[in-house]
Amino acid sequence: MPNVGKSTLFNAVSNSAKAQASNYRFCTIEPNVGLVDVPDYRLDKLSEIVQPNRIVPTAIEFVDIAGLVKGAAKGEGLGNKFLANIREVDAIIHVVRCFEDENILRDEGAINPISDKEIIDTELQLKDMESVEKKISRTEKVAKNDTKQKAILDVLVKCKSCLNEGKNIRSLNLQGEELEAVADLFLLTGKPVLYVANVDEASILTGNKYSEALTEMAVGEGAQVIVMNNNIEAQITELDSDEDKEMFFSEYGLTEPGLNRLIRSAYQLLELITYFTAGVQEVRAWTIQKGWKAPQAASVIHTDFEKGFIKAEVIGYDDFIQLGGEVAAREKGKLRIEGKEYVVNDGDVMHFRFNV
Ligand SMILES: Nc1nc2c(ncn2[C@@H]2O[C@H](COP(=O)(O)OP(=O)(O)O)[C@@H](O)[C@H]2O)c(=O)[nH]1
Ligand SMILES: [Mg+2]
Repeated sequence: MPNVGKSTLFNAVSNSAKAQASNYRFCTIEPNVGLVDVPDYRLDKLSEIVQPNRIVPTAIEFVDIAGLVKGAAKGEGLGNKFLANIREVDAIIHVVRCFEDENILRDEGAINPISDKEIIDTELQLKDMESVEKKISRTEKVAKNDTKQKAILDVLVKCKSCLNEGKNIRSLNLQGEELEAVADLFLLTGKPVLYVANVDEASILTGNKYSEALTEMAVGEGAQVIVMNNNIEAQITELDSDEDKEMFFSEYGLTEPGLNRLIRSAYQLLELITYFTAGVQEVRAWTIQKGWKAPQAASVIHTDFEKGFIKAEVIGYDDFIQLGGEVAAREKGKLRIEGKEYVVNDGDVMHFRFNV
C-alpha cells in the first residue's frame, strides 16, 4: 500500500550497504532497483583463517515498487505497470503499516494490517485470475486429444478454484509438473512472500497489537513476519561510524540492525544457499539454489566449470573453521572428493577440478 514505509526501507537497505563500503556494497541499477551484498559472518570467519587479498560476498537484488491501491488489477492508479514490476521478482517483501501517525496520509481509515494485506492479496489474485483464465481457454481447445494438455488444464482449473475462494496460489504448494504447468504465467500470488511489520519506535522489540495480528495471520500461511521500524533503520544507516550505529541500535535493545535480519530472511525465502571458495586471492560466497549438484554449482563461477567438471574437493564449513583451514582439514581426512552427483550443502568450502 502507499505510505507504509517501502521506500524508507529500500533507502535504508541501499544506504547501509553503501556505507559498509569495505565489505558490503550496493549498486543502483535503476532508481528503484539495487544490488545489495548479503551479510554473512562466515565470510569473516573464513577470511580470518585464509587472510585473502579480498573478500567477495554474494548479492541480492531489491526492487522498490510503488504502492498498489484498490482496483490496481483493473488499472487503477499506475496499477498495471506496477503489477508487471512484481511479475519479474522471485519473492515479495510485503511491507505492512503497523504504526499510527496522523501525519502520514492513509486513505483506508484506521490502521488495519489484516485488511491491508487482504486488499493487496485480492488485487494480485484478480490479476492471476486473468492469466489463469486466458490460459484455460487456450488449453481447452487443444486438451481434448492430448493427455499432456489435459493434465495442464487440470492444474489450471485447480488454480482457478483456489483463486475463486480468495486464496493465494502459493497455498496450493504446487510441485514438479504441476508447478511447470503454470510456470509461464509467473503467477503473482504463487511467489514466496515475507512480511515486514513496520511498527512504531516503542514497539521495536515487543511488537504491538497490529504486528501481532499480522503475525497470527502469517503463521497460518506459513509465512515469516519481521518486526522492525523502517524509520529507525533508515536513521541508523545515516550514521557515519560503526560505533555510532551500534550505540544507536543498542539503545533500542537491538543486537543488530533489523536490515540484516531482513536480508538473511529474504535469502532463505528464495531457498538459496551459499557455498564458499577460499583461496589466498579471494574468499568468496556463491549463491545457488538448494538441491543443486556440484557441476551446476560450479557453473555459477564459470560455465566451463560445469562442462568440464571432473570432481570437487569439499570441506564442510564447521570442519574448516574448527580445524583452522584446508591443510589441517586434509590431514584429518575432512577434505572429501565428491563427484557429479554430490548435492552441495550450505556453507561447503569448495574447490573444483575441471577440464577445459
Ligand atoms: N511514524 C512513522 N513514519 C514512517 C515510518 N516508516 C515510514 N514512515 C513515513 O511514512 C512516509 C511514507 O514513507 P515511504 O517509505 O515513502 O512509503 P512508501 O509509499 O511505502 O514507499 C514518509 O514520510 C516516512 O517518513 C515509521 O516506521 N513510522
Ligand atoms: Mg515509495
